Amino acid sequence: MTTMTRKRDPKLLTEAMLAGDRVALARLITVIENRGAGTAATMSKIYKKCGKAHTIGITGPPGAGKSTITSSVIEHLRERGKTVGVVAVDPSSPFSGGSVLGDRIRMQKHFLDEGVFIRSLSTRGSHGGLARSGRDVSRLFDAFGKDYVIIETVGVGQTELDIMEVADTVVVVLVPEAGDTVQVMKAGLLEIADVFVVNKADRDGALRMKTELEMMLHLKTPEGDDAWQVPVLMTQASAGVGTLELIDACVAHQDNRKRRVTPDARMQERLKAEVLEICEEELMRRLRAGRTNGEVGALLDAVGSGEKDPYEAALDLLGSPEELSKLIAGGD
Ligand SMILES: Nc1nc2c(ncn2[C@@H]2O[C@H](COP(=O)(O)OP(=O)(O)OP(=O)(O)O)[C@@H](O)[C@H]2O)c(=O)[nH]1
Ligand SMILES: [Mg+2]
Repeated sequence: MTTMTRKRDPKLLTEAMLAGDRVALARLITVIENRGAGTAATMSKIYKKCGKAHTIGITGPPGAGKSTITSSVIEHLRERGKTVGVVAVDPSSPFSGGSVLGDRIRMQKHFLDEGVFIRSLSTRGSHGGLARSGRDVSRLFDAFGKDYVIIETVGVGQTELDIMEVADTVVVVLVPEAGDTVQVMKAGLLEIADVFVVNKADRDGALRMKTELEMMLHLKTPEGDDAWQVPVLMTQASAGVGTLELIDACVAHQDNRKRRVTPDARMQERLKAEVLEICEEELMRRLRAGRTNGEVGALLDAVGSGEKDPYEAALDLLGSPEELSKLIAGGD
C-alpha cells in the first residue's frame, strides 16, 4: 500500500479517528462526503460508537442569524469545558453562495481551538447525497467524542428537514421581519421545532412574533405529563444575548427526551426508513459501478443501440435475480 492509499483507506482512517486523530477525522469526512465504496461499511463501525453526543440542529430562513447563534453557543459550551463539532450545510449554492465563506469568517475565532471542529458541506462536494452526508458527518463527530454536535442548515427545503432527523433537539431560528408566521407552518417548521428562537430581538416586532408563535404552539396541546412544551426564546445573537438560555433549553429538552419511559416511536420509524434509504444509495452505487461489465453493460448497450426500450431493459435487469445479486454483492 502506498502512503497515498493508506491516507485514504477508510478502515485505517476510522481506527486513527476513533483513537483521537483530528487529521484522520478530517480525511474521513471527505471520504464520507464522496460517498464512494465503503461508505456504509465505515458508517456501520462509526455508528456503534455513537450516542454520547447531544446533537442540536439549527435551522431557519437565510440570514436569520444561525451562524451567529452557533458561534455564541460554541463560546458558552467551551466555557463549560465541552467539546463541539459543527456541520454547516449549504444546500443550494445559488441562494446562499456566500454563506460558507461568511460562516468561515464568523467562526474564525474557533478554528484554532482544538476542542472545536467545524466543517462545511455543500451540494457540490457531496455528490447529491447532502442529507446523508450531513447526518453521517454529525455521527462522525459523535463517535469522535464531541460532547455537542451542531448542524446548521438553511430551512428552505426537504433536504434540510431530512438532515434534521438525526438531531436530538431541533432549534428553529426566526427573525421579526420574517413576519408572517404562516410561512413557518408552510415550511413545516412548526412540526420539527423543539425550541423556537426569535433572533434579532433588537428589532421591531420581536415580541409580537414570540407571542404569535406561542399562540400557535398552544393549539398543539402536548399529550401526557412529561410531554415537552416547545419554548419560544428571544436572542440578540450578535451581542451574545439569550444564547446561554438557548443552551439551557436544549439541555432541558434532551433531559426530557431521555426521561420519557415510552420508546420514541418517531425515532424508531426514522431508523427503519433509514435502512431503506441506505439500501437505495448502496444499490444504485453498485449498479452504476457495474454498468461497464457483464449483463448490465450489455443491457445498457442494447438500449443505446435501440434494440431494447429502457423499461424493458430495467425489467430484464430486475428480473434476473442471479445476475443482479452477483452484481450487487460485489460492491465493496
Ligand atoms: N441586528 C441584529 N443582527 C444580527 C443578530 N444576529 C445576527 N445578526 C446579523 O445578521 C446577519 C446574518 O447572520 P448569520 O449568522 O450569517 O445568519 P445565518 O442564518 O447563518 O445566514 P445563512 O447561513 O446565510 O443563511 C449578519 O450580518 C449578523 O451580524 C441580532 O441579534 N441582531
Ligand atoms: Mg450561516
